[in-house]
Amino acid sequence: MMNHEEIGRGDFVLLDEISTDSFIHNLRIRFNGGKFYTYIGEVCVSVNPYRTLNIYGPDYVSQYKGREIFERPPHIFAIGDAAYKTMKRNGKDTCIVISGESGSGKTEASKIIMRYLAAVTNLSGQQEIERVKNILLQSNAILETFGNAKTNRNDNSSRFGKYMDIHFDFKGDPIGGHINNYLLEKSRVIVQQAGERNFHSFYQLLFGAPDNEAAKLQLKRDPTFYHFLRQGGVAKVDSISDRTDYKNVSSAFRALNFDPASIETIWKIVAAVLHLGNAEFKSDGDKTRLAQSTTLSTVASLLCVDPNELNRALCHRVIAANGELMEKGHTTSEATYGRDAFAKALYDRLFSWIVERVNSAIEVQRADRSYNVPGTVIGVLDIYGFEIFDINSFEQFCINYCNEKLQQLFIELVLKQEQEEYRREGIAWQNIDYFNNQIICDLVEQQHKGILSIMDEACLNVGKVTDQMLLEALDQKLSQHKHYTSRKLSPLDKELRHGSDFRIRHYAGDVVYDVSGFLDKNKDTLFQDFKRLLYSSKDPNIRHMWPEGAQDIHKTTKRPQTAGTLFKNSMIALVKNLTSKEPFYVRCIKPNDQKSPVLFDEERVRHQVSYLGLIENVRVRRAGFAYRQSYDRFLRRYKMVSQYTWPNFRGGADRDGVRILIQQQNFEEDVVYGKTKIFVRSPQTLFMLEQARARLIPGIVIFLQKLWRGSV
Ligand code: AD9
Ligand code: MG
Repeated sequence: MMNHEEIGRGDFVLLDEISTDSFIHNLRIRFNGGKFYTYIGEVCVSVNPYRTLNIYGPDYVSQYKGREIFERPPHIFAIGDAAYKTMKRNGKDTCIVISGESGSGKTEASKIIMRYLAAVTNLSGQQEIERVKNILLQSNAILETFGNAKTNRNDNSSRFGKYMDIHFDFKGDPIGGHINNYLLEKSRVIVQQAGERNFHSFYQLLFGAPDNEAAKLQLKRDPTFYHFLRQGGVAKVDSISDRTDYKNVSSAFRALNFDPASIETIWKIVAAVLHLGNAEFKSDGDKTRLAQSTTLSTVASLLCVDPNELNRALCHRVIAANGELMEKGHTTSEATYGRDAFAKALYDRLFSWIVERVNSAIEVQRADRSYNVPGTVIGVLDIYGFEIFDINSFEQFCINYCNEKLQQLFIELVLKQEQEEYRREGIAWQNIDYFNNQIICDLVEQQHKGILSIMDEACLNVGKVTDQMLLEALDQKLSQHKHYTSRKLSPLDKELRHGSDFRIRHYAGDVVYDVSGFLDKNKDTLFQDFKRLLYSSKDPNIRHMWPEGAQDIHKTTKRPQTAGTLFKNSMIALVKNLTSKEPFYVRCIKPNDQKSPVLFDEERVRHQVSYLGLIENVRVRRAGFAYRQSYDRFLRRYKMVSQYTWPNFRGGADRDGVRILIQQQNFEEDVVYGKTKIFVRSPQTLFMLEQARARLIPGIVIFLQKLWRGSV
């Protein structure tokens, strides 16, 4: 039972009055009292404590293991347990969707859940399963090193989206996993806003690599020496020890069986990107050439390519026209552009390759499958949170669109379907209004009319359309849209400062995007010359990363899909996947922008509570029902608790049987009978039914055994 001693209400459904004020009040009392988790039914609201808590150890694990959600004080462990129990009980895949804005605690929550699942499984201590659990946990260190960075919102901000499936065998032990990664913010490799850093990997290498290693990679320990690390003006972060993290990632590499050659390739590419950033070009007559020859030889040796070929790829491009090959020299700005695209592509491919390697280390080992039944899965989704910076570009546009999609999923499953079901089942119901963000999803993704389509259309006219022309097309086509504002049409709007801005009214707030670079990032082209160059590398790993470099130069290639369309398709596939599983939600809230463990910034919290739709969630939940089940399944599960329904109900339809059973147990007050299902209000009722069932089952088993033996 819920412990009423605790501070505030552990479930918002139990509030005396439901309003934003009382919601915030409850959250504040709990935050001040050191309680960071609160439920809305089975949804867990989590406030970032910004300090280390002593509530994730084995003593806590044992309190939550195998319990029902409402039995213990709110904790994220209970959500992990519910997802696990539901998967085991029903033999059905489940997933845990973690959402909230940047810095609200999603990545930490996903790791806590993974550790919990590791702690409650493999009680027999099988070595192989212990190994699998260990590598699943260690994979986080690798992905964070290469995919996370310090931003102005979060010191350890995820710059990629991650969805991880954990596979379980029929006994419920983890036997492997698989990671899907979504769009890495690769522009960070070449440019960072003031106060931000590049990906952690660069600093870990500079500060953590042993001397001989650093010498081999020809690295100076000083980050300000490197153009790609200089722009944010920060190299060290108080909350991060790059040296220790280098050690951790090295041991994670070993745990995941990365061979020494692969680890060498990884750091060589990271170092090559740094050196490449320092390459400058100057014009020499009508030719462009590299200003420093040492950079060229260093990068060439790190990438195991011929320095002349590298030079050629940096300063020229080969074009096939009318069956003939022509070499065309770059201008210095084209060369710099090419260098940056090269650096971004190198790192991005490296990241995908690392994910691929992590996947091959954690995937279910088929040879070990001693059973025929395919296992079940718990999916854990941890994406980049909604973010607003001083300057927001294509990356923020994609990240925020991704958050819109997840909000839509939540609305669809928690708010909309729930209410529709009541209507379908003919249950008296006061409709609850909520803001449906489908309209913003459409603004972005709709065929022909959405921003992504307008952008793709502009990308078709290679070289002719500028970002400015894209903006004009957007302004023209979307000017009537309620969630789009153009500067041209609202010249007095102070927030829209530049001639290159447009604004989207997102579910979580207004974001002004600067259109500069949108087309380029959407097209995402890398000159073929670089692909061929990398395919010619003597390092087999690098060669493997760039298979398209093998393509015949004369062949015209099909236009590749744009970055925006690829991202949209991956989001649609993600939503489809999540919809196929039974979802559990963790809604993360950031208490303040100062990363303070004591500050509860009411305005900031209020805003998040509002856009996350939490009040509507409480309303739907409170008026609603914790549990529903079709009459036949309900009867099958609980028929043993009443002599009228055991062993079979013969007095009419299943619905009548259920009614008799419920009346006899005195639960009539707590249920409503729908057309095809029974709806139960409080989880306690269900809990008592389960208990009654559990008490009776041993007797039934003995009875059945006797029956089989023929002694009754
Ligand atoms: V982003 O969208 O990736 O930018 P997240 O993932 O939502 O963001 P993250 O989990 O990285 O945020 O949390 C930010 C920081 O808050 C962490 O680095 C911790 O310092 C702090 N945090 C978050 N959750 C906890 C927790 N349960 N216990 C202690 C926490 N500290
Ligand atoms: Mg994160």
